[in-house]
Amino acid sequence: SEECQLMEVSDTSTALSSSCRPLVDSVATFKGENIRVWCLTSENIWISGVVVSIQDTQAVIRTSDCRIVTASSGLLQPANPDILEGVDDLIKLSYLNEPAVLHDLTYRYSRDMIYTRAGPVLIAVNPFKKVPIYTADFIQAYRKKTGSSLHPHVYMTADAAFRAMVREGINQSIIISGESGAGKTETAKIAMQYLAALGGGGGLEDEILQTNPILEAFGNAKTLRNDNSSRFGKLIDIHFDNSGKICGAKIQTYLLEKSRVVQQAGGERSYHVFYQLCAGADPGLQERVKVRPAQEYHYLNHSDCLSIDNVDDAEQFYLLRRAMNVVQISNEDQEQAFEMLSAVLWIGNITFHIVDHDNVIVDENEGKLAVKVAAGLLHCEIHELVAALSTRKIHAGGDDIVQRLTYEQATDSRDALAKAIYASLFDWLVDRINKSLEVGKRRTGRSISILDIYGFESFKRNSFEQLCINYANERLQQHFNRHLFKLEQEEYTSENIDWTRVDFEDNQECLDLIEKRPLGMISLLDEECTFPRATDLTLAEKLKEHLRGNTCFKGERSKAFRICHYAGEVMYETNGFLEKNRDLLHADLLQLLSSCDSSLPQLFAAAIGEGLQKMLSPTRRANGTESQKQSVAAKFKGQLNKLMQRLESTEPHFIRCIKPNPQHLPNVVDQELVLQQLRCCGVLEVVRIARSGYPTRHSHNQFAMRYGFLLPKSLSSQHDVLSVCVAILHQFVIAPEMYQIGITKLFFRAGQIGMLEDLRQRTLHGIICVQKVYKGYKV
Ligand code: AOV
Ligand code: MG
Repeated sequence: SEECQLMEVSDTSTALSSSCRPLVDSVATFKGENIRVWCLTSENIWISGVVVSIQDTQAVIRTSDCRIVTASSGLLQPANPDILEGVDDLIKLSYLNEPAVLHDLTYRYSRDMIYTRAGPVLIAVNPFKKVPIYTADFIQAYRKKTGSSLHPHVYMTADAAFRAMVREGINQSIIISGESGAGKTETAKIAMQYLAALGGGGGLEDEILQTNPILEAFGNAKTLRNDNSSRFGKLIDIHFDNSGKICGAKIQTYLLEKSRVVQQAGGERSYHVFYQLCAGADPGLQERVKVRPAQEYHYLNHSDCLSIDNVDDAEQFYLLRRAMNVVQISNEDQEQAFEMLSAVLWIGNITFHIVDHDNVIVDENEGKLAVKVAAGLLHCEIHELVAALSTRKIHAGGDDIVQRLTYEQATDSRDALAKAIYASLFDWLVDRINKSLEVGKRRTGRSISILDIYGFESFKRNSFEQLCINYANERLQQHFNRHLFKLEQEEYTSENIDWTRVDFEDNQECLDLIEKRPLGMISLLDEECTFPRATDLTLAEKLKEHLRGNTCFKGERSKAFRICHYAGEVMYETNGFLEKNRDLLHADLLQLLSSCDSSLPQLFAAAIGEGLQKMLSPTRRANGTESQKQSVAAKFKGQLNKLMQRLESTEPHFIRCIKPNPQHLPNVVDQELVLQQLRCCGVLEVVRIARSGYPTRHSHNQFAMRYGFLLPKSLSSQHDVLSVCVAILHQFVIAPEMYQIGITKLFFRAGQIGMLEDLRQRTLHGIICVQKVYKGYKV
């Protein structure tokens, strides 16, 4: 047509620029015309069109918005037939390629169908708006399996877990992953809401749900990626009794990001609870725990971000207190906790100045006031706090010597104290919650665990925290791969299908890089931590020297290196690695906490001290050396091992959350971003595993019914269904390597049914045309 413009689609080999492997078929051949395709433009956008003509490797395409473009056939992918538009399970697609998957998700998302299945995995695309599918009516529908309950939903996944637990008596897990801001925490809450409704009646369900606002207040913060970003990992086990009622729960948390308490990147915040306390404490509480507005605290005001759009911190504080009451944290405990929070903030306001020879004393005015208030809140003597922050007792040659700290050492010890108090408070709180939720006597030992950890992160600058977070995600990814691969294999085995082992790439190499002993990153880091003279630079050099050989590792200039994670390449810098990994609280500070005349600081000191003691070898203990504490990375590795063991003992249900756009806007899908996540978070891996086998399955019956009419009467009228199936396969010359016949199902390689389906459509179309013509004559 005349409106059609000619546009050249360049053939760029960098079309899919990603460190991850794209899912592109061996170049499909597009013989014939009028075949519907997806075409990758030079802007890396997939558009749909129809092949007008094809010569050698160049195709002329009429796009759906009526332009004529030429494209190399390498940039084309076959499109699915109309009947497969918006299918609720990607496994149903005949052509499993990136644009087809993307189109399916987008098609559904634009209709507020945010959930789609990818075989055994549930995909959840973050709506960034309220979607009315979480009401009591919906819960009821999924419980009773009526009405709209056939659509994929977190409720469906949670329901499946619950039923499987009851039916098979096996513990279940719901494992939620996805990048920061993709919706993991919301999804976890939706799953909990459903399970609480299902197992409710015992009175514990409300308590369990109310743990969420508490842990979010203390463990979530605004980051550049997410206004409510989880800065800790969480596994909650919900236990059920014989009648299927909730009889208790237990929460395990993983590695809280401590550094955030004392510093945040510009535009980010510290933990929500600080701002909530400052904004929401009533005058009485304000007076008792000495809080001031958030902008008056150094720890809160230096990142230029005090509030979050559409969030009222004062109101959140009210909700926090209500939740604490529901979870039966006594008023006294609550006030003590707030006292500690306030102490942390005041500690941050302590400043020093240099006197002679680089030695420091606490500043006058504001600094002095801060010391005074902080000491009051900790219930210790002012001079003890000052001494602990500005001097250090060392034991040399049988004498105790008091050494003054430098300015830098003093600020470091101040921050170390604040971090230690906050991290201990967090652990104490989790403990308190667990006591309230303790699994009752009527336990069956059956549970459903929900895992919600921090998502894969890649910022401009990445440090030790990101390494730990991404390491955790690597472990989860491996669990995911292995499990799904196993499932697939089991299905083939049970259908008696000849399954030639499909190679699937796992991320073992990257995990080896991080955790292998003795020459993995964690071991090397730990070793370096034991050298008093080590610096971040010597660490970087050591890593580069020993890890060169691993293909997932790339040394960069100075303190930088890259790791090729399953979800993309991340550049790290070793700044602060040693310090953060050692995570030592100097004996003087520990002593200070234990000497406080208040129960929480004493408890904290005991807990930290216990951690120290546990790790002291007997000889070391005799010497009283404190540096043998287990490193943060080693401890985290141990926790992850335990977590994986626990998950291995359960039947997993996977939910993959997808962030549709970086601006957090509703109704906007950024193709590149979504594809990147689909590739990375393993959704296409599932699809790939399925593809390398036989992704399309039909029962013998279904298949015979759907395509039998294409056969000559003599063949289609056979009584035996399987014979009809075989006749179809022969008649339409489907190559033997393209299918397998199972006991109850037929299995096809990707794309095979698409061809049959096209034929069926054309035949039906032909029949309709003939009828029209016939009718025309009659009239
Ligand atoms: P995350 O847990 O995956 O990130 P969240 O669960 O905190 O992400 O989700 C981020 C934001 O997306 C939420 O605060 C909501 O505004 C919105 N959102 C997510 N899911 C839904 C939903 N089903 N309905 C409506 N809004 C939703 V991180 O914790 O940063 O990795 O460490
Ligand atoms: Mg989260």
